[in-house]
Amino acid sequence: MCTVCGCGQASTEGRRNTGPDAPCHHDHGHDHRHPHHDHHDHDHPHDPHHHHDRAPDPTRLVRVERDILAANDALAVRNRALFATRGILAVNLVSSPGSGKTTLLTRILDDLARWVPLAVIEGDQQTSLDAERIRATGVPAIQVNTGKGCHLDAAMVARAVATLDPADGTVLFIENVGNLVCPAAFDLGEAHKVVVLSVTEGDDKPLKYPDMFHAADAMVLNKIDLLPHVTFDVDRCVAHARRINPALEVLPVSATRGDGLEAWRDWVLSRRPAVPRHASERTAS
Ligand SMILES: Nc1nc2c(ncn2[C@@H]2O[C@H](COP(=O)(O)OP(=O)(O)OP(=O)(O)O)[C@@H](O)[C@H]2O)c(=O)[nH]1
Ligand SMILES: [Mg+2]
Repeated sequence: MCTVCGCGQASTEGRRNTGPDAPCHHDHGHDHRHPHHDHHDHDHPHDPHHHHDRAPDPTRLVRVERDILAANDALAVRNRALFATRGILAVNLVSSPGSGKTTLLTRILDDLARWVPLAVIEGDQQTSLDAERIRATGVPAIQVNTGKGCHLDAAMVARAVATLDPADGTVLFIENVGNLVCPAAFDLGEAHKVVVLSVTEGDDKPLKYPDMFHAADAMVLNKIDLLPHVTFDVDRCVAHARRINPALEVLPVSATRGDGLEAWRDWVLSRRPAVPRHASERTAS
């Protein structure tokens, strides 16, 4: 998990000096560049006690991982409480890169906008391309660049929500950084994680990345228009996924051709919480 790739450290440290649109850099406070065994190039002082070839202390790794996740969980609880008081449905889209998360959003936002206020938080390591695609639909979006970090965390979401200031009753989509591993461990305060798997990725993915399929409430199986061209057994994939998570809902979709988009839209609409009375009064006044 993140103590191995270091991304949790990046996101925790990045909180100190980054805004929602700014990158979260690995900031190790070092000043000398050399490659690491973990393939992160970054800076270190000449410290004779700083041995990279020594095996890491596993108890320390567990401690760091526990601390990072505990700090994140505490902020996620706050996000969830805020969403509850304001009747906001937060849906966290997780997948490997390119499975079609942004396309799945852009294809239903128009339709959803007839029913509910919408807002989108876009997470990527670099660029504002996805936020621009969302804004082109007329829906407010904020881009969070994580730099070397490979997931969004609850603090990033809290800052983005403060900037977006969504109306009560908003459906808030959070598109996570494309990565089937770390985002599974980071609670953002969302109501649901939705894992997007495209048929070009292979039907074995639920078995290889079980944490993600376990954490999700629904799996959007995207790019089904490509099924005639790829080796992908839908039934086997669903069986693998349900072996990990028997309650997982499955939505077969082609975001580009349009198959299953109504079901995907309805799944989202059906998850909306009731807007608390005091919240709707605030909206009305
Ligand atoms: N054939 C086909 N292509 C699709 C479908 N959905 C998305 N794509 C294509 O897949 C590519 C990636 O789509 P995106 O929506 O950018 O995927 P993403 O998951 O947001 O990607 P990242 O944000 O980079 O992780 C684009 O070229 C899309 O046009 C689909 O249902 N069928
Ligand atoms: Mg995207």
